[in-house]
Amino acid sequence: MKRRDLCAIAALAAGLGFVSQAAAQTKWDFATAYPAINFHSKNNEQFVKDVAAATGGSLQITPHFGASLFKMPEIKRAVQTGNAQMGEFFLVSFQNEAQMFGLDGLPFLVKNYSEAFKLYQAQKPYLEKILEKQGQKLLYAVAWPPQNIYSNKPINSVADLKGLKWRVYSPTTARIGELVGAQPVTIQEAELSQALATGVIEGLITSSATGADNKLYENLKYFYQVQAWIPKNAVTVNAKAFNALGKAQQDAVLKAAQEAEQRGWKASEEVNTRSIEVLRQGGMKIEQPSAELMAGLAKVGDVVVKEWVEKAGPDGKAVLAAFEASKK
Ligand code: PCA
Repeated sequence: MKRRDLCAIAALAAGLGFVSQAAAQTKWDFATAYPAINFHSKNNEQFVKDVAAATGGSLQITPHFGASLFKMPEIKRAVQTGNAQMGEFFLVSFQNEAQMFGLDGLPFLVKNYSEAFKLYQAQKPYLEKILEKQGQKLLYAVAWPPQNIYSNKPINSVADLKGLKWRVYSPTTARIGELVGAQPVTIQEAELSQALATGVIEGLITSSATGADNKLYENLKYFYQVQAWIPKNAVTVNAKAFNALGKAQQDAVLKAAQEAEQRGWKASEEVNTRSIEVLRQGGMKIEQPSAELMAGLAKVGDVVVKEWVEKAGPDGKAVLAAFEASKK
């Protein structure tokens, strides 16, 4: 279209009174994979509201929950290509792309949220660099509650996991399944309830929150608080979309992101306590793992951490050293 024509259209639109609004408003889609009731989703919803308020409505972000726009494994790529301007994804699921994404899914590296946050601080510069190369910017990352074992039968040692149809969500959970002789099956969170109801899986490792969100007590009876790791969701924005914003809008997004990160980590801890209660009330047996089970898992954990260090190269060693130093 010629410039003259564009001017004519603009003048016409201005005459109709909607050009200023149309020109001033940017609309983004925010693809997420977890149900609207999930605490990450609520946190994202608050972020969207904060951005709208801080930009006087000039940046409107629409969140799409429950993998309704893209499935979780597709979300990172969707942000990279700009098919969604923003997205939330589960970092450890992408470990095959970059070992660094799998760091927070390694067994028994962290004991609690405080250590998990330190691990994140060590990991963050690497994440930012990798994501930047993939055309996106890390806005915030929020921890899931600690990962615990759910099963349809008592698990007193790793030998009891043998043959179990074991739901996995990352290369590490698949490898653990393999090492204990379980039958690993990759299932997305959005398909969990169905997989349980149809007997496709009999056990898994995930958070109290995901157990409560998906009413896992309807199909599974046992919950062992092994606290194996504290993995994170990352929220990213397409770099071009972000760069196209005005400075004030960018600042608003960054400020809301920082607040979302803080709020999210706090919510994660609170939700953990509440969700365990939901599981208990749903009839699940909430158990401390036996010493034998923990010893068996520790051995398996050592193997997968060692394998990770080999694959992750110098960056892997450096990030672990930085984490160790930050604990002192
Ligand atoms: N819930 C998600 C990711 C980690 C978690 O606690 C899941 O099970 O897929």
